[in-house]
Amino acid sequence: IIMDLIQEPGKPDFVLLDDLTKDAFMGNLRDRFQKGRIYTYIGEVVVSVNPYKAMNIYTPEYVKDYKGREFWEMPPHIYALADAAYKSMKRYLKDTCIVISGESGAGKTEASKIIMNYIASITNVNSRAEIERVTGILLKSNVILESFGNAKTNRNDNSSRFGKYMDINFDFKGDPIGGHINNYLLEKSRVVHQQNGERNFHSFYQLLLGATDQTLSSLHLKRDMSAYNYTESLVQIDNSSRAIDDKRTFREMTGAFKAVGFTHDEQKTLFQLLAVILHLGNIEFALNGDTVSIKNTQEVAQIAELLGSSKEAIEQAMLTRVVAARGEVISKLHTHEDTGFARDAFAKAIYERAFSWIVQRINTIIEVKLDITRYGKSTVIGVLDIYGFEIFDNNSFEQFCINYCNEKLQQLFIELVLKQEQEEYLREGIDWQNVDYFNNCIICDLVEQPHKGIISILDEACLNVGTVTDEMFLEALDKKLKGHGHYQSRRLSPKDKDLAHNQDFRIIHYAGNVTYSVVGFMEKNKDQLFQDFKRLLYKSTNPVISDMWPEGAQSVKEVTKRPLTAGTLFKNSMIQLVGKLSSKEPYYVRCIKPNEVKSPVQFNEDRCAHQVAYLGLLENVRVRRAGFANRQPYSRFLQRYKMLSSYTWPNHQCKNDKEAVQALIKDIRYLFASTITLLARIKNLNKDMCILNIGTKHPQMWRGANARRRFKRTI
Ligand code: AD9
Ligand code: MG
Repeated sequence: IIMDLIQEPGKPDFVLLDDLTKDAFMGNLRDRFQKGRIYTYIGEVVVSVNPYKAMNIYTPEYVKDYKGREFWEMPPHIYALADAAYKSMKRYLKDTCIVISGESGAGKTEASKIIMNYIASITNVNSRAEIERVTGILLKSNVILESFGNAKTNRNDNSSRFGKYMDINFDFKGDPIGGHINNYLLEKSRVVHQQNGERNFHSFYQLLLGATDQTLSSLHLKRDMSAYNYTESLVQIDNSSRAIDDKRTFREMTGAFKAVGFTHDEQKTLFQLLAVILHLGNIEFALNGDTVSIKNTQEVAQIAELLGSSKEAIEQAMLTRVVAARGEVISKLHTHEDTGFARDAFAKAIYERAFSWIVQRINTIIEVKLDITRYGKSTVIGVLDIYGFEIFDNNSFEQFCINYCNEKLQQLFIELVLKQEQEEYLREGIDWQNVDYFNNCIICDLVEQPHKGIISILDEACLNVGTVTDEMFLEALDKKLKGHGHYQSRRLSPKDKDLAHNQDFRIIHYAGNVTYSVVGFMEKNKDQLFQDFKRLLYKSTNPVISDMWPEGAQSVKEVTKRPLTAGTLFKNSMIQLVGKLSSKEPYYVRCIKPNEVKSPVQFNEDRCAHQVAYLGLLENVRVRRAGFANRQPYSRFLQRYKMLSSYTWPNHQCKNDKEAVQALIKDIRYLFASTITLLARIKNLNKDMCILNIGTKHPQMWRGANARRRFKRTI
């Protein structure tokens, strides 16, 4: 191990750089990447560069090497971070969370899987059946969620099109006893439309390529992607891509369904729904005079059969809608334009609901079943893997939500790592040179502020049924946000050639400028599905489908309340997520994408420098370098070290924990080399915390990483 540490190329921790300049930081990152070291620390933050090749560093031997070890004992690895989160959870019964961030394709999902695998392998050493069951389900559920929630985009062959936060519950012994998954806004527009070079969700191709002839014929499907409008934009995917092998992953998906505990009927129904969506995409409408009819009646019959409904009911729901007007229930014919919209909305809704249902189903299977009171307090490790920041040629509502989500996570990082840390020193009255950073709070406000934020303005536009167009929404944005430093519109800067046309606005995001097209914003925000479809699905003879659509039980007259818009629901779920994360002890993985061409050897200097800058990594190092080694509540410190001194063992006689810590520290000075004095900042204003600092006669010399290491090693 010592040889490993000595032979580490560059500095394993950026805190150890001799001169902290941008060039030195980039040089270290590049050197290490080129020598196959994809992980580097900033204190306890792991910076990870996507290797774009299989690495031989996740074997059981590696697991063994990192288990129970401290960060500084071994070369940098994401296992060390997973282990630290696990140790903290087990040792102090603290809920912890691991937040993985970085742009699309930077390696977040892979990192989350590596972490989950590590946790699964270090627990369950006693081979208890229940523990084995839980870890098995947690790992296998990933396979299902990736099939249904990931797709090839122009940035990543296996891009997460939904956000996932997974809590793993542990018993007092540190064994996993259950879990819970929260999913966030699936990019469902992909079901009916994909940009050039992109694919629909993996699940469709996996079914078409992987299912047996018999299964396909029972679903009335042909093994031909080009036969379906929703999958025909299939692109040839580079065979070398590890991410996509539809045939193989279909087998894995069905295996995972079984292992997780989905019944045969449930799995069959999910495939039926995929088939329904593919058939729906091929439905065309004819206009004869004023009346609209469906051209392909055979497809309707097949949809009816697969949905457990009747041909007539499907036709009716696709061509008409039932509304309550002045107490009466009347049936209104769709216009030709409405029919296409309704068909696509139907397909998207079926997919989205099926996806959420899968998550709920997994949750009921993995929820904590053991009697918690018998097993003591349950603690949690949360793992967050969400869609990364993305810029496409054409950005719409979905990118707006995804990028807003990334702003929120960056905000959380800033709050906890840069802002609060510095404020703590100032509160303590410690001599502190302020480290400057860009606070993206202003961009979060631009999006989420009540009344003045983009989501509020969008909601207001959506309130006026039928009268407000996307362009009018843009006008409202321009009027309210004119002069905002992070908002630009075509109307406000007509000379800007980058803005393609009149329907764009641009947000200056923390990670780059993104131009959004307002086309479809309002429709996607309203997210309407005619009630007729909900009733149709609820009445399905297939109990699994009916179970997915409980609101279809409402009668026409009952449905009056306007549901919350997609934007507001997303905003609320983000605020809730941030609340959840900030109540836990956070660990961060900051992922970096080394190049745009998925190359394992290219280190694109500009792209990497850009990411380092917007992730605030240099500022992170500055704060860590100047900061103190360790901070913890007095009670926790006592609990761990009180046996070192007779003043505190077995119990202290001091007035309070604070004084006891003071006495303890004074007493155990002998533990340190004679020149080092351990100073505790007892004079702090913050009652719960004590900051420990190691000093000598020349305190500067002992600040930073070396002191930290020495301190930790000694204690
Ligand atoms: V997105 O925001 O969901 O579009 P991610 O999740 O950040 O994105 P992902 O983890 O899917 O990116 O990584 C993209 C690809 O990089 C993977 O499919 C792998 O081919 C590759 N990758 C990433 N990390 C590793 C790794 N540790 N080892 C090997 C990796 N390959
Ligand atoms: Mg991902």
